[in-house]
Amino acid sequence: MTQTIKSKAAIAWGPKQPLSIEEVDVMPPQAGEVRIRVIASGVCHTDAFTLSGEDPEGIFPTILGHEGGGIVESVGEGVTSLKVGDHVIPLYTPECGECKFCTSGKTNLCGKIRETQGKGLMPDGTTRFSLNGEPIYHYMGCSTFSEYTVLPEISLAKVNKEAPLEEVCLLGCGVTTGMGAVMNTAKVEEGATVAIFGMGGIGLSAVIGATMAKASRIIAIDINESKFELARQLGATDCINPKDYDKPIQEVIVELTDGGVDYSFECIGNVDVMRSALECCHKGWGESVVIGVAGAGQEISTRPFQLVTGRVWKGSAFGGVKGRSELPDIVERYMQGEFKLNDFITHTMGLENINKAFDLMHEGKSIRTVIHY
Ligand code: NAD
Ligand code: AHE
Ligand code: ZN
Ligand code: ZN
Repeated sequence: MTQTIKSKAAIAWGPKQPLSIEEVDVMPPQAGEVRIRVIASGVCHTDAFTLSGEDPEGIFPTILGHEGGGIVESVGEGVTSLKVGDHVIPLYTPECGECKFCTSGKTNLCGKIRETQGKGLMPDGTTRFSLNGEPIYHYMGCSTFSEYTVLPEISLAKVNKEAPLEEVCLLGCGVTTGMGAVMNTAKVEEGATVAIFGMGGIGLSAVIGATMAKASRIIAIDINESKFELARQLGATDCINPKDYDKPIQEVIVELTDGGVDYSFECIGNVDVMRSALECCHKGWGESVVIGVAGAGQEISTRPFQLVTGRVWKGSAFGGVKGRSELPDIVERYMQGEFKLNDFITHTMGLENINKAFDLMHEGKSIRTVIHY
């Protein structure tokens, strides 16, 4: 019989408060659930977004973190696809394989547990975390800023044990999202022109995707020029700082590309930039993919004429990737050297220093900080 265990975890008590390290109780996995020991977790901008208080689904107190890698510690009743010792990547986009979404063949979104997940709860409507008997909420169904966490079986991808969890944790969000948005959502083809706004973990991964797709031109846009060196190394052909121009950046890109790019990607979460990303696309066929997450109440706008004249506005969650069936293969491709992950890991640290990871992100000094447990 598995028992409740103690786990060091970073608790977000409320919006804008520093995370505090506490020893929480983690209940055993219930039916259909799995408890894992987290080995490493990246810090994604979405963690900071929710901590900022801007996330309509933000709920406190919670344990943030959704870009992890871990090892199965125990399994609940009825779990058949995972066993103790398996290496896993938590999925904020689960894959039940049975729901309307999973069987549609049209999306990687899964509807099975989305409602409870958005409320910080396990599928049975309760939490597995508590502190002094008070519940602590789950986050994006993952809560990887804890030594131990519990997830539904459908929210775990089993991956090759040889893969370093300290690196492939980045495939739990950022790298899969950026590469996948290019490959699966936009389906960028050889020779296409691409503009990518925001050179954080997501945008740089989109650069990797565009390079793999053999795009002829990859325009990287950021207001922090320190990001450009890695962007170029990964295949960006042009690096542009909008602050260097006295006209809207979409006009600059349209002029540079004989009428606009074939594909653009917004990897920031800024609704004004989302408009620029759409409007820098070529008339008749240009497609813009929104990846960035914007705060409560914010809306996108453009002249409908932009769409009437053939531009397409799309969005992408987790790069359109179905986690359980497709992520293990992405890990294999990483193992075969198709792309690198360690370029992205600018910092590593223990959980006790996690607030530093958020500071580095806000100061524009990190691509990814990976927390080791
Ligand atoms: P990040 O903070 O590491 O990178 C953001 C980059 O944008 C930085 O380099 C910053 O300098 C740049 N930037 C900020 N304002 C800018 C502006 N006005 N013009 C140009 N560049 C600007 O963030 P990240 O972890 O790469 O995440 C990027 C966004 O993607 C966030 O909104 C995050 O929440 C979202 N996200 C979405 C998904 C998804 O599945 N849709 C997955 C992961 C992250
Ligand atoms: N909770 C927010 C939306 C946050 C959001 O868009 N999340 C992305 C993943 S960000 C990963 O770093 C996503 O996949 N969304 C799909 C989903 O089902 O949540 C809000 O606005 O309410
Ligand atoms: Zn993320
Ligand atoms: Zn499903």
